[in-house]
Amino acid sequence: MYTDICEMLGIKYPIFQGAMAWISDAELVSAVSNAGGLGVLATGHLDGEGCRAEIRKIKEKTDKPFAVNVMLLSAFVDDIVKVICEEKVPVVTTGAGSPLKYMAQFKEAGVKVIPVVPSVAMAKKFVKDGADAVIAEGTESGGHVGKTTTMALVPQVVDAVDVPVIAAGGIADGRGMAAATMLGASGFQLGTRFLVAKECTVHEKYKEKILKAKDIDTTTTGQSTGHPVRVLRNKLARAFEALEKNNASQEELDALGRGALRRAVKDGDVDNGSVMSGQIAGLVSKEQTAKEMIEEMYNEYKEIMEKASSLIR
Ligand code: TUI
Repeated sequence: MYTDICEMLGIKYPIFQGAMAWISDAELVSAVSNAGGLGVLATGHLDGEGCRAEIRKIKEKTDKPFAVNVMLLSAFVDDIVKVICEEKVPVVTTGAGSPLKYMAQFKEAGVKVIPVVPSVAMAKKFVKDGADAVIAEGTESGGHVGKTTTMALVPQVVDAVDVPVIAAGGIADGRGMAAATMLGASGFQLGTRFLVAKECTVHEKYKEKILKAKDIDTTTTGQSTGHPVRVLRNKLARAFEALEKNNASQEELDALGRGALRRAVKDGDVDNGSVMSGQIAGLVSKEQTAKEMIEEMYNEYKEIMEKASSLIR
């Protein structure tokens, strides 16, 4: 499982823990990094100083590489980028937009930049702008998603760019990782599986909903706003669907969405809150430590990859 991205970042396994706003804090990030993967701090819910405090906590808990995700729609993005550079964070992932505005600042501070991309065009553009690698994220992912599936997106991005490609969306075990390897990926990013890690501080009710979810239980809300978000179907998702069917205004949709992720993550209100999840939730069936997850997935991967060559006679 040792690939070019392991070499570039100094990590043991090419397994990234996807950033999840309100959820992936110092506790989860350090657990994943200590287990040999790349923990990724979410900052979508933080201001600059909140971000600095989490980074300092991570540094106390691990001496391994970790990343900070910059959610480019955040109101505090300028402050967050400044803090990341000051704290000499080794790796940044970006989401929900173009990192171009901050590229020079990151390069100057020696920060590796790995944007999430939902399309080939975006991958080519961000690599031209200086990205060190890209995360090709399929529509199977939880949260804010594009339209193309991981299966179709990853090989097309691999062919279009000359930097390592990390596959995201629909991966939660060694089989998914082996499949992504066959598509040309150098690494894998997982969010949904790490939601039920023992070190994940998300509300127990949120974990229960993920553990109980079946293959067809997610939907995307906010299609009409241009920011579709994949969530587990619940009362809030149905209210969104009803509003969208009636061509509700952006303001009405925003009002319904405001505070909804926090409500699910912190208060455990999984009926009226936004329970973001990938389509692979149906495969996620047990709570384990991040280390147990990573080692189990590595062993599954090793067995599959060793068997694969015997299919050719
Ligand atoms: O960012 C994500 N997933 C997220 S962010 C998030 S927080 C949120 N909460 C409520 C509503 C909306 C967001 C929850 N999940 N994934 C990475 C990702 N980035 N997916 C798609 C993209 C993307 C989209 C457009 C990347 C670049 C891009 O470029 C647009 C442009 O014009 O540059």
